[in-house]
Amino acid sequence: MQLIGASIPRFEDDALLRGQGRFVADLVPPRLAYAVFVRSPVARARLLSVDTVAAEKQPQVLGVFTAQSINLDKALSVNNAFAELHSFDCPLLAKDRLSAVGEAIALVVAESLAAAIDASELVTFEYEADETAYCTAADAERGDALLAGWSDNQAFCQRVTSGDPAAAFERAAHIVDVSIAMPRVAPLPLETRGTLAAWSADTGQLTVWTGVQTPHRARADLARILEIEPERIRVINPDVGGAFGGKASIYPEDVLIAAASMRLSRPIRWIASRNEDLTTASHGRGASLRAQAAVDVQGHLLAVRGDFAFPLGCWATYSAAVPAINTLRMLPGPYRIADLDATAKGFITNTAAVGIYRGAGRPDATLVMEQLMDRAAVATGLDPAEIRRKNLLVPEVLPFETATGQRLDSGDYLQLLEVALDRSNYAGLRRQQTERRKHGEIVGVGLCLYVEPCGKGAEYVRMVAQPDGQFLVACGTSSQGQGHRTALAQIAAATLGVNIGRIIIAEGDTRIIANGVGALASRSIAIGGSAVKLAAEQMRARLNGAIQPPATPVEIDIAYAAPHEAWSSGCAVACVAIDADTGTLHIERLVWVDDAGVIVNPLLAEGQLLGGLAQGLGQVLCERVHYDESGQLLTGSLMDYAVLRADQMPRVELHSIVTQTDANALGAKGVGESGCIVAPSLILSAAIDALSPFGVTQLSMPLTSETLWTALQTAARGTRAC
Ligand code: SMO
Repeated sequence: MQLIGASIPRFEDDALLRGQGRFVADLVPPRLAYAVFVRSPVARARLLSVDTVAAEKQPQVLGVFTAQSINLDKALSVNNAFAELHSFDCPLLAKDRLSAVGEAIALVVAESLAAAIDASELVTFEYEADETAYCTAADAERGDALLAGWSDNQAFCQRVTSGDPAAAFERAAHIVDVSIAMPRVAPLPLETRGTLAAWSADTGQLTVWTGVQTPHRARADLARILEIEPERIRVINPDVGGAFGGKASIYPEDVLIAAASMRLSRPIRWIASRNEDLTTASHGRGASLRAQAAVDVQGHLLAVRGDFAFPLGCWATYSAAVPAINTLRMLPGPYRIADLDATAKGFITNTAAVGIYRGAGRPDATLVMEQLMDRAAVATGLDPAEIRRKNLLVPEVLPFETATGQRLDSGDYLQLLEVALDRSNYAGLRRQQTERRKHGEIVGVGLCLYVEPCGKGAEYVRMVAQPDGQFLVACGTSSQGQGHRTALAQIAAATLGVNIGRIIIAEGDTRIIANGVGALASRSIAIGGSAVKLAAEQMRARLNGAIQPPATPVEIDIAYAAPHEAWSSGCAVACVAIDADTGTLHIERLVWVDDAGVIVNPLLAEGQLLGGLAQGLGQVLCERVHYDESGQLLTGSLMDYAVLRADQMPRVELHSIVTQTDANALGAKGVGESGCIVAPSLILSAAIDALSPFGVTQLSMPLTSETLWTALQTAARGTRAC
């Protein structure tokens, strides 16, 4: 059987479906103690005092920790690629200031969860309002305020320029602009955050079980902050129920649980409630994006200007600046844009941290370019498909260096467009739209092209051929439900030329391999898979063919660094209908052509595409993390936070093309984030197109029935007034 390209069902699923998965909350070591955090009820205040005496006296309470008593001075690390991002003054537990609702003030550890909860309610603290700290959460939600710029709260600023955009705007036949407020959304993994730390005083070893996407970086950070050698720390991912960027790096809670375990010499476990997760796990998106394009009379985009503001929350996650950086670097998308001037700023705000979330800036850049394309189509009178065709890079020029200095490694954007138009019968959809409009129906067709930078840097693999015929493959990658044990085994078995049953994949454990990066930015198969392939090739050469088991174990250690970054790409067409009475949007067709290079397992790739699409549709249709004027979170439960529901998920018509890439050893490109990238602009385009006969030219996300109904009513009133 051809293993690369085979839709093998996930090896992981048998145990998970039988309820035999082992998540952090399933781990109950002897003498386990339970942790609960006392959290700030306000967004901006001076913290005057914390009183833990009553809580400490409670039966079963083992310890109550405050910033003073835990006494850890070092902050979590922030990606050092962004020198401009000055380190936030953000203690692990609040010291003298409260900067967001949900910020941890104290940690209570007890013999039972009930005792910890009871005692946590006896921790009291005094605070007074402090209007000078940062800005109000309401302001943080308002992009115009961010773009107007509070330099006080600005954490970083990056500008990218290329060519002579001013001259291009001078000679433009049309100037079109867009203003987009990205709803702030929650990554919302099924499994909330959770950490179990067990310190052994006997051995001087700390073991931490948590769902972090980057176990080795977590170990380094824990070692630095706790001031013990990394060799004495082992970080393990047990089964993990989703992460989506929300578990990309460790949180204050993870360090505090580990520190408390060391102080009390007890294994301690903390599991976030759903409310705690919505309040204190990092959010995604939330940027305010403004851009203009200079367009010539034929519909060529001559130049783009952009001004982007990213709220960061009250502390910086490791990748806090990545959404801004990604938005800038991939701004031109698949289009030929030579002249460009774009600035991205990050602002400290009195909310939960805003980190990377599936897509991390890619949806932002795609929305900007695609919405500019739609506006330019209207301005020039061209069909949205035709103006894109005019501006796409032709395949012959790839690899291509963009105006933002990125190397588009491979792709055939024109073919993506033509296949999407053909499979959706785009011309027919347009004809039907004209007909249906005559009958009073509100119908729109949307189009979206995207590129997805994914897969760069290094990953590590240690492969051992055993005399019993098995191959143990320890990978520096980590899994949160993606099915790596299946896909990586396919790569190993295919390369070794052996039965897949002889492959044992292990990952997410700092003890099994010295180095690792982890699951980020759709990199696991492109980079981790390439590392497995390379290890298997070397093993096969060492063994002179791998069929016959060796007499003694043979080890191969691989550090694989991809020569280039892979850029996947795609194009989708959607047809939507909006109910005039209720404003409800229904997706009638969604045709999507994706190019992810070599596909190891089509079943898993399809799962990634559809899962990402569901999250992208959530952002555009219903999801929004909402704070009130005072910084109170109004969407702290699933009663209020409107995650996409099954009946909102359309039937999706998936197609693919494959272009070869030299970006990595496998020729794979990412698929994990594509759905989040394509969905928002695709559906926004279709909705604006549907409402265009009413004079609607822009809509704010999420496109709830209320938003669309209000847009219709406003348009109707405008018509009557005329
Ligand atoms: S948003 Mo992903 O975890 O790089």
